[in-house]
Amino acid sequence: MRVLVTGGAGFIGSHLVERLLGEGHAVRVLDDFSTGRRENLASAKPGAALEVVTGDIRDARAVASAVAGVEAIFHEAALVSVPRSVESPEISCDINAHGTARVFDAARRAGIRRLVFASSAAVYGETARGPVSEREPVRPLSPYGVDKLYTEHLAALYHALYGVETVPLRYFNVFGPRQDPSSAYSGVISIFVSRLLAGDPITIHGDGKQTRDFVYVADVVEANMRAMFSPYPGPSPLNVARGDHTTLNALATMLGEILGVTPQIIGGPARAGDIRHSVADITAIRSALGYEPKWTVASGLKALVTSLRPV
Ligand code: UD2
Repeated sequence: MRVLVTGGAGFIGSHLVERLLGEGHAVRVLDDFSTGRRENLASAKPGAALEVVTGDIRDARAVASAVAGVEAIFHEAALVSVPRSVESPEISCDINAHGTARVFDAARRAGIRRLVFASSAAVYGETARGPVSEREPVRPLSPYGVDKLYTEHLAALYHALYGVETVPLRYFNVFGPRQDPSSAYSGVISIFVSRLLAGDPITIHGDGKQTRDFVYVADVVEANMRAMFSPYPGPSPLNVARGDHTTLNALATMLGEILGVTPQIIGGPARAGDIRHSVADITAIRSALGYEPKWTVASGLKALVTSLRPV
């Protein structure tokens, strides 16, 4: 198949590109390289099967030409940060809502069959302590969550009105190699691992008892492949997670054990827009796509650490 991966030079996108190329698909990447990096595609040299196009999803022309000639789209490009969206809601809206709308519309115009895209657990907002299913009410606490929710509604509309097979995947907290640790907005695991490897202290915001459902990137790629290549599951969002929770304190302890260090922990203020508890019910994706997470948090952390510090 000829597929487009927006954000294909980013953390999750680049793993998806690798898998697609490995399975013989022809891939075009659209990335503005604001956070995506060419090195992320180093193992996949541009050639007959891989084309890399520099462009912004907010630019309708760039999107239209990236979509030309492909059969299907994985849309991963985003401003990926809850706190960034709290600081700059208009930028999140431009990229995550309007940019995604541009991608959807280019897909409609080009007659794309299926479009699988990244939504987020951030749409739920605060939930009860137990696993959250897709049927729970959604009350996002951040602009990022609102923007992702908008794209889910738009996806359902594009399916109903125009017949595009849209599949929203609600990613929980994805981690793995190539997640960029360099900013205060980076995913917590990438920050903790890079700081602990450098012998630096880590900051835990709040009391560290908040929970997250950390899922290894290879499982997220698997969910995407199933969402694209299975019979159409419909436009309802599907949770992508392990279905298990880890507190931030437990995460710090686990990482210390894997790295053989005692983490120095600095207590920081709880973050605005932060969710207290987040754990997924993955019954829907199990039954719709036969998805089963293969990586535990510990095995994923070990793989991540090995990729950064070969033994
Ligand atoms: C949200 C989404 C996730 C994804 C991500 C994109 C939820 C539940 N998850 O992740 O699906 O879309 O956004 O960015 O909405 N923390 C520290 N110290 C640090 C950094 C973070 O304690 O140095 C805490 C942070 O306060 C939070 C947790 O770690 O409680 C996870 O933070 P994160 O930024 O990795 O991801 P999160 O949950 O905002």
